[in-house]
Amino acid sequence: MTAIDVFNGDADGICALLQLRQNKSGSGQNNQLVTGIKRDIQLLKQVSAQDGDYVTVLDISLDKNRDDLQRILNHGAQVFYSDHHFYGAMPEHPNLTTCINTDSDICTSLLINQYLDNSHYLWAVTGAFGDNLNHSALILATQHQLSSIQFEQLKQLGILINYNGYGADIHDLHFHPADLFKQLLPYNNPFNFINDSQSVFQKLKNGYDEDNKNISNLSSEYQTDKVALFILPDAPWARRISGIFSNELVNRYPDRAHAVVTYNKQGGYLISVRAPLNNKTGADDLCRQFETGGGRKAAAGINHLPTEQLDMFIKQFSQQFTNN
Ligand SMILES: [Mn+2]
Repeated sequence: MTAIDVFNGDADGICALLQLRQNKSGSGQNNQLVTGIKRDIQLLKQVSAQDGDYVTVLDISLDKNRDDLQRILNHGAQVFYSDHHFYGAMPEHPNLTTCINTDSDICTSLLINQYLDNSHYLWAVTGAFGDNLNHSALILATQHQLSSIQFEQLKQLGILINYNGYGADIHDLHFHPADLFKQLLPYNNPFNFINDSQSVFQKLKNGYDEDNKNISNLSSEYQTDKVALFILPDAPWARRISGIFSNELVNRYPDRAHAVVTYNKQGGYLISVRAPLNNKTGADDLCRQFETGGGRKAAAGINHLPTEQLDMFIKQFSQQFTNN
C-alpha cells in the first residue's frame, strides 16, 4: 500500500496536512508528497494510485481535479478529500470520503481542525491566518485563550507560509512547499518553530521583509471607490509578494474589491482577484468567465489572461463589484 498526501503549497494546505500527520505521531511521516506552487492546483494529475493505496487530498478544488479523482477511485484507491473551493457535482463512490465546505469563513485547516476535534488547533489558527481568514482565526484563538502576543505570532507565521507559495514556478519560491512541510512537521507546537534559531523561520521572514519593501511605492493602475487594480513588475520578488499584497489591500480597504496583476511565463497576465472583505462574494463568478479562471467567492484568479484582454477584464471587474 502506498499513502500519498496531495496538498496545496500554501499555508492552508500545509497546515491542514501538519494536523493530520502530527495526529498519530510516527504514522504517515514517510508518505509520498505531491504539491507545488499555490496556483498549481491540478495536482491529482501527478498521482498514479493502485488498488489499496490511500490518497489524502487537501485544499485543491475537486472540480478542477474531477477526472483524475475519478481515475484514481476507479483504480481502487481510497480517497479522503478535504477542501473549501468550488466543487460542482459531487462524485459518488464508495472509496471516497469527503470533508468539504465552501462557506467563505471556512478553510481546509479549519475543516481538519473540526475533523480532529481541535487536537492541533494552533496549526489550524496558523492556516486560517494564511488564507486571510483573520476573523475565523481570531474566533478559534479566543476559544483556546491564546494571548494577543501568541495570536500575532501565529498570524505572522501563517502569512509567511502563505507567502512562500506564491511564484510563477517553483524556482521563484524560497522553499519547495514539500520541503517546508518537512521542516515544520517535527514541531507539534508552531511557537517552537518560531522560536527555534535553527529553524527556517528567520530565512522566510527575511525574504518576506525584503520583498515587502519593494511594494511600498506602488500606485494603482485603475481605481474607483469600489475597485482597484495594480500591475506589479515582471520580477521574482513581485510574483512572490503578490498574494500577500492582495491580502493587505483587502484588509486596509475592506469595502473595495482588488485585482493584482503580474506577468506569467506565457507572456500574458496572471491575475489575483479579491472580493471586498465586507462582502466576500463574486470573485469566482468574475474569474470563471475567463478560460483559465477559477477560485472561491472571496478570492479567485486567472492563470493566463492575454495582454489584449486586460481592458475587457477591467470592465468586467468593475461591473462585477460596482453593482455587487
Ligand atoms: Mn485554502
